[in-house]
Amino acid sequence: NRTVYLKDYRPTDFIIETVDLVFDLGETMTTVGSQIRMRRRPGADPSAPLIFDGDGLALSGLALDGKPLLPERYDSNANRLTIRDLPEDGAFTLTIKTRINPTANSQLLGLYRTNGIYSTQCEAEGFRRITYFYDRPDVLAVYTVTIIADEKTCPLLLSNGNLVEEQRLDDGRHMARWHDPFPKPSYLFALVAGDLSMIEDRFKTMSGRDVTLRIYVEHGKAGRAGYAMDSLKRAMKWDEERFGREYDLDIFMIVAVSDFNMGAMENKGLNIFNDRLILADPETATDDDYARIEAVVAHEYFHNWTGNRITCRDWFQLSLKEGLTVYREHEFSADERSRPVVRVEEVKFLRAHQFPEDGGPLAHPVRPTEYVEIDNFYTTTVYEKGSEVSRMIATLLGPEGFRKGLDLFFERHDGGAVTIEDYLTCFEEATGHDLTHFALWYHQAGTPVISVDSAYDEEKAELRLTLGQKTPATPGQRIKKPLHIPLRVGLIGPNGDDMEASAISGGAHRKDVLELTQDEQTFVFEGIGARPAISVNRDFSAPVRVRFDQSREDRLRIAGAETDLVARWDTVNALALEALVRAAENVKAGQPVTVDAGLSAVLVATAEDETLEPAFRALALALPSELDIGREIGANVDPDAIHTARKTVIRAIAETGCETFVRLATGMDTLSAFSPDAASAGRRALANAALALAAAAENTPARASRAYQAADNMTDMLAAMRVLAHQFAGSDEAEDALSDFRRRFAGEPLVLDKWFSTLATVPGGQTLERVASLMGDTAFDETNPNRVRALIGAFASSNPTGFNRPDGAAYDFFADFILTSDRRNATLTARLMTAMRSFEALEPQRRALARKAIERIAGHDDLSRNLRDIVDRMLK
Ligand code: DPP
Ligand code: ZN
Repeated sequence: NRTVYLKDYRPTDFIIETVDLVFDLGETMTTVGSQIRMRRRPGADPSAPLIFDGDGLALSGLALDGKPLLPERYDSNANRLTIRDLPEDGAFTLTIKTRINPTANSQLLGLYRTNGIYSTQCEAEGFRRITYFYDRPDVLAVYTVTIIADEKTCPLLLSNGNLVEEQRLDDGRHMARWHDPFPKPSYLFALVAGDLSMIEDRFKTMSGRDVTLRIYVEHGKAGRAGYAMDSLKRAMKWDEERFGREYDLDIFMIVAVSDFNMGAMENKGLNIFNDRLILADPETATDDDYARIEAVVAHEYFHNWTGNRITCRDWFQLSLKEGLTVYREHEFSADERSRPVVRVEEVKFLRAHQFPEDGGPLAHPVRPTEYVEIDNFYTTTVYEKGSEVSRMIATLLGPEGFRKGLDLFFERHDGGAVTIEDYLTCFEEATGHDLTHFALWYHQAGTPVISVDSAYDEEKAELRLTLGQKTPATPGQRIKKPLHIPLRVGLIGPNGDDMEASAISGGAHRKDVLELTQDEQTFVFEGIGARPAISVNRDFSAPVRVRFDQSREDRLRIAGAETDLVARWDTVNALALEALVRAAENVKAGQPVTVDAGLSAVLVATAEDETLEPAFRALALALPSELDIGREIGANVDPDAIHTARKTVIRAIAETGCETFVRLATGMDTLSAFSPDAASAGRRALANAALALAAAAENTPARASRAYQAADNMTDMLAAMRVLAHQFAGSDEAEDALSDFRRRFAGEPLVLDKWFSTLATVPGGQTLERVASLMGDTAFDETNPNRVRALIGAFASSNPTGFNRPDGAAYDFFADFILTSDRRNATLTARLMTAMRSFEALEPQRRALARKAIERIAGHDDLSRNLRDIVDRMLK
């Protein structure tokens, strides 16, 4: 197995100037001609051969400056092309011909054809499955692409850049030629051909240029592309206003395809999307779907500057584009929607996905130093923790400082392939801040734990806050250093107002942001006239865990009065989480579960508080999930005890607040016509959170059943169906709703994914049999990544009691699926496998069974490199 190391980076011996590609598309035989103008890099060894990457290729022609190359001058195999004795002056044109089979390409990497559509996915290393090339991000070239195909089945021929020529050929074929004037790396190459329908719009950029916007979707789906188009226009405008970034081509295209490994891909001028992140209408998409579509359309568009105009020197720098682009996406969502609600959702996501990654066998730094398979590094650490790191830079430098640094980055590195160091240097030079210590966030893995201790001296009117930090060991990084952590802290006075210190000493700080740089530091706040309740990590200013043994009285003050809504939610959530963990311990010990009245009171009061927006109240009411509770417990986890405990606690809270929840649950009847805006979505979220609780209190499926029948949009319909399926599994009402849903959306694969997921996440051991039989449903298709994620992925990652059946049968089922799926689609399978990464946290019996299943997978010697890398690291 090859390991790639950051320290081995060196530039190529040759520079590619232009690439001319000719695709003659055939379903099982496509020929690719590649004409590459190259020259030797100044200073490179004149005797060095040219070594191109390939992956499963067959070479069918090779010429140098127009003359066929003699066999003694080159070697080729499926994965490499080596050419020796290159012209002395170092300048030459290479012509390479390969033949590929797009229909047989089940990996969905490179050029593939499904549902009659040819499309490509080249990031990270898919281009080498099309032709031999320097398939690495630091080789930027200008591409011209000619596509030839049957006109009837492929009326549409798309590639990056601008359309420069179209022509009808003999025997029913036609050609289109595209030219992209912006030099780009091969991972941003894209081609689409087929028969699709389209919606079109226009955007006038800030300098007055007209841009044509097109979104291509399957026939019959054009009516569902409007929200994506609207999101795109808002994103283009926002990037001009917020960051001064303007679009640079005359046309911007998005194509939605139904078979896609990732969410979406930012190919220059021709984004390719998983159709679930484009298609939406009220009958088929939930509010969450709308929010995801808006965010991802914006994300891929923002890549045009952070990723495409400025790209990565090598794949170790992946977070340079992904972390920064996620941060830009998050800021966009915050501006378009409710900032605190969006922030709370980010925190929930980080804790649910990135913290466990960072605390488990797959932990790695935001900028790794080695990898076996780069596809396995498109992780929440590179993306979301990477985003948090950029957010912390903005917190430390302030919004103006951040903007200045980013402006310098755009100006200095436009057209370049650069590193994280280049990025940080721009902020240092633009603002005079020293980020040497801060940079450790990129290199050190693990989630820091912050300990907080406070002492208040009434006589001196002084508060002493002692902050400690400790990062647990991670694979390959035993010893950790203290990080530079910006912690936003609020002092809340007895009347609920913020208290201002007359002076703060003990370390650097920027307004209310304390800069923690050592293992332990004591900050002293002067002029504090009364003992405050201390709110730590307001706005989640740093991606850390906080351990603070605070009085209950202080926590209730924060839960009821904190003006920073992120910290307020966090405190409400922490109170609930604590109660749930305690309840799980009680269940495990065979003791009764009690719920203290204080918690129920806080939740009911929050639900009723009309000064808070509905979306926020809904977040507070969505009590921590079974997975959240398991993660908090962390070791010796018993999913069945957690399930019982959670059910009991929810029931008790629901009964206490029954009247409130019933009132809020029925409030939605008065809503007028559906609108996907954030405020309307928030009202639906509150009503549906209340519905789940009201149903728990009443302990009958009647209310949810009525809600299901009355629903006139997918958000409400799915919410009601989930209450029925999960809280009243096996009831006639649940089965009726589930079969109605299956029937009603028989022709809508994306909607049926919601049905598969709902069924896959029904708690309890019997779900395994249901999942196994659903694999035989005519709507299930194991070659489609969305279907696989909806059924198998949801079962393995979001059904703790079902997947962790005490007899280990679900682990075996999963292992069998993984082994079959790996041969078909390695990227997807390796990602699916990470569902088991926290198996060491289970109680001993399940842990042993889980390990056995993973070991059985690892025992096969023909695993893909992707899966091998994941299971080996999990078992280390
Ligand atoms: N398409 C993926 C993303 O945008 C990888 N670049 O994050
Ligand atoms: Zn991205």
